[in-house]
Amino acid sequence: MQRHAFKMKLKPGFEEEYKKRHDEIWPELKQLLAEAGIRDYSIFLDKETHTLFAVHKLDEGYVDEEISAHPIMQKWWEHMKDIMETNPDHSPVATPLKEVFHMD
Ligand code: RM4
Repeated sequence: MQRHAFKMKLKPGFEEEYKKRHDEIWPELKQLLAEAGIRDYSIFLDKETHTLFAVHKLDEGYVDEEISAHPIMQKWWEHMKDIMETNPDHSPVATPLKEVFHMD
């Protein structure tokens, strides 16, 4: 298991909509993420900068490319692209963050 954090960016004015869409996250997407080996996944919003801070744990054997290419993931990114900064393939612009401290 490894812990992994990254940041994404929300478009201004979509704080409530972003929360709503995640409150109503598709069961099939949750299942896909869990089966891919993502655990303990949280996303926090910095309201001042619209930065989304995401942190999760990844099981051994997690393969990022597999989940990125999955049709359910692709459909979710398409669904979210109007409210997030995205790449040309509709995936969110995501910047990995370096862990500099941890305490259990
Ligand atoms: C985010 C973004 C991420 C996804 C989560 C569930 O807004 O689309 O890629 O992992 O939703």
